[in-house]
Amino acid sequence: MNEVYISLGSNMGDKEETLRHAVQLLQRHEAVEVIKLSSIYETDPVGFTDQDVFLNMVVLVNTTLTAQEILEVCQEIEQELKRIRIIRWGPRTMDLDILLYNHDNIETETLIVPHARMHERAFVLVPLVEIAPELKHPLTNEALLTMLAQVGKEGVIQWKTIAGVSEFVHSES
Ligand code: PH2
Ligand code: MG
Ligand code: MG
Repeated sequence: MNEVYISLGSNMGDKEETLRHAVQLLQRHEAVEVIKLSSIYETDPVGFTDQDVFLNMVVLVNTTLTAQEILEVCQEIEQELKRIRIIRWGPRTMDLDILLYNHDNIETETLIVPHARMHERAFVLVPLVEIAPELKHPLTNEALLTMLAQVGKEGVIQWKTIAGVSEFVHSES
């Protein structure tokens, strides 16, 4: 079984509902089981800053899929949730990024894991460390907690805690 950490972000439309829908679609996949959810964080936009705040979270899934296959699942979910991307790093309804796939280092034309910018992004590190404080970065072997201490938590606010996977995917808000 493979352990995969996936970052979810939304900054258009009903952001919480879109996050919930994305987690539902992951869970509904026969080869994917959602194991852990971080809290939902409200985060200042990074990169292209003249856009609405994001809601971000990180999930841990167990899957028999390869990294390439889980990437395709993520892209299908983005499509299903009608991701619109006009500007690089600009507004999107739903973005799913593979952060970690086991402790693997993967570099293909379509996929780089660990995610190339995860170590510099508080909106990724804060929720990731919340659910996996023991993890080390596969490339540098540095503790994610240490990386987070360097980056800081500025612009990332815990917005809503989640009781559990089933509560989250089934509840309406
Ligand atoms: N995603 C980006 C660029 N900037 N900023 C925040 N706060 N959250 C994101 O998910 C995000 C971003 C590119 O995918
Ligand atoms: Mg992204
Ligand atoms: Mg992406």
